[in-house]
Amino acid sequence: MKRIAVVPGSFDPVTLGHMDVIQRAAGLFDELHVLVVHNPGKTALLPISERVSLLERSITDAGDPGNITVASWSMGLLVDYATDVGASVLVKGIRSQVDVAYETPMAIVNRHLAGVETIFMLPNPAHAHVSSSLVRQVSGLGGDVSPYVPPAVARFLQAS
Ligand code: COD
Repeated sequence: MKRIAVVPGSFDPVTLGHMDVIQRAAGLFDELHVLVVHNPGKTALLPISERVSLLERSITDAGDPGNITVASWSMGLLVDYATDVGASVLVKGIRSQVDVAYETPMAIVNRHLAGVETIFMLPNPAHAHVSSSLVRQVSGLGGDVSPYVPPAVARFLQAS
C-alpha cells in the first residue's frame, strides 16, 4: 500500500522553513501533496494561484524528487482532500510551544473526523525562526528576504 501524506499550509509565501519540512517529508512517503489552504485567521498577501506557482517553482529549483504534487483546496475540510487522494497522514512543522498549542486540537479533531493522523516534524534550527508573516513584514518594509525564502520567491517579491 502506498504511503501518502499531505503537507498543508497557507504558504503565503513559501519559506525555507516550509521547504525543509516538504523535502524531508518527501523522503518519508511515496507520495506527498503540498496543499495551499486559505487560513481565514490571516490576512493574505498573495492569491492562492501565485502561492501554488511559487511552490512549484521552488520545488523544481530545489531538485524535485518526483513524488510531490502541489494543489490548493477551498472546498471544505482539510481531511476531505486527504481522504480524496488516499492520504492517511498530515505533516505539520512545529517551531515552538505556540505551534504545538495551535496544531494539537486540529490533529485530534482530524483523527476523529476521518482517522487521519498528524505527524509533527521539528524544524531545521537554521530556519526555526522563519515564518511567512515575518517575510511579509520584511518585504513590505523594503528589506532583503533572500535569507528566508527560496530564490524564486525572493525574485518574485523583489519584482512586486
Ligand atoms: N519551520 C518548520 N515548519 C514551519 C516553519 C518553519 N520555519 N514555518 C511554518 N511551518 C509550519 C507551520 O507550523 C505549519 O505546520 C505549516 O508549516 C504551514 O504554515 P503556514 O503558516 O503556511 O500555514 P498555517 O499555519 O496558516 O496553516 C493553515 C492550515 C489551513 C493548514 C491550518 O489552519 C489547518 O490545518 N486548517 C484546518 C482546516 C480544517 O479542516 N479545519 C477543521 C478541522 S481542524
